[in-house]
Amino acid sequence: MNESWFDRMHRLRRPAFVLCASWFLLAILPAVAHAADSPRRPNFIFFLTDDQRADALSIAGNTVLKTPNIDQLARDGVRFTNAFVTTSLCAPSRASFLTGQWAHTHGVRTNERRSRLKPTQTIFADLLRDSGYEVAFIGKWHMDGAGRDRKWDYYFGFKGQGRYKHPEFAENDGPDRRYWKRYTDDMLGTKAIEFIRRPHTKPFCLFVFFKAPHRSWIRAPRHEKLFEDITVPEPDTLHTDYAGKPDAFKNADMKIGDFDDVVSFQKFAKDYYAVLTAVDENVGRVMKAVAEKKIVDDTAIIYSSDNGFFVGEWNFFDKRLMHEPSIRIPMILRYPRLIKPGATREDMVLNVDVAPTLLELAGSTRAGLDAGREHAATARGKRSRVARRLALRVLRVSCGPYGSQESRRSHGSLEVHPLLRGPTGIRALRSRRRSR
Ligand SMILES: [Ca+2]
Repeated sequence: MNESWFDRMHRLRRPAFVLCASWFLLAILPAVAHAADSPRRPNFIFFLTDDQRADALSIAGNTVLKTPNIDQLARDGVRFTNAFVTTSLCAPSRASFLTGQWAHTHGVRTNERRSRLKPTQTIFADLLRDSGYEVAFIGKWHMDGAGRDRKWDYYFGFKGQGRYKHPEFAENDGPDRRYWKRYTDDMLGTKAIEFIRRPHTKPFCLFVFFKAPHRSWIRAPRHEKLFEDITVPEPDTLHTDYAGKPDAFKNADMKIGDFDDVVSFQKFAKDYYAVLTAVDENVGRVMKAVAEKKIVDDTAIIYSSDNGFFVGEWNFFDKRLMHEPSIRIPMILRYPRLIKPGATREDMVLNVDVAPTLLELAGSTRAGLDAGREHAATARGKRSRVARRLALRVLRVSCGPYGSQESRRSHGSLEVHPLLRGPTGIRALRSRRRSR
């Protein structure tokens, strides 16, 4: 009798390991094929962009941007069409990806320096390393310390936002060094390729965290004229009078024209898409190296972004506010040993689900990642309840536009996200709170 992959994982698990079925993994189970016979644990390549909205992919319907290489990942794997961040801001979301924890648990609530991930806090790379993985970080950490206070087998990264051109990187324990006439995301792609081409005696987990498409957008020289002759379609709400919207929303300091690098919708949208084009090209370069190394089947690829982005909706740029363009992210998982190609899933998945899911694929312990109770509940079959609970967490922790003080003052007028409306949404939250 054929044994399913899920049954096999349960039969093989060791008592010392806590193997909780993650919400994320349950979501892909319908697309999961029977496991290959090889007991080898997968390599991981985790591509993360900075501020890429969910539809900034041609496979997601974007009519301007062409992303053939990222699209190919989706065609070879599964694309989640309802993926969200729990806090739509760079540093808190990155910490959630790395720790599998909510922002109010890991403590990184803002992008300020004091809001850092402590070196003693466990990230999933630590657990993979402890279980025999080689771990490498390449790119943008964004939080204080630039990730250099963690244990890596290879490190190539930069402080803070870095810069698109003439970037400054540190490699392993070396000093910061300026790379003149180089483009940041091309450098990250090159270093990722160099790492992949090395001899590896252990499975590896490679983080490739791109700088793009964070503002201020500086294009690669080869993309200077990209989109020159087109007109980007305007969102319906670009010319809004904010009628009926709360003050915190109306007065958020993130309107087109508020800053020198966001002078017009057409210019900033084209720049935003142009820097993402360089990301797509570098994903293609890295995947070519994976193919040349003949590890395509042995390597799980995850592609996501630390938050979404307003591109003209409500005349906004930026993220922070809990609205669709801001909290919805791209999420792709490609692992041909387990996932049938070309699937899309509508189940809600979150940034906090990535860490436990990758650990589960590796058969590693997830001790220390304490967002696990949601996943345990899902394992018992409470799928819809879990989805709602996760969404409510989003509401609780996502409140901090540039005008954050004003947002707090007008908290009572904050809008309710459509996911939370109706009898199973916000009323359920109030009811549960009263019952405590
Ligand atoms: Ca970001």
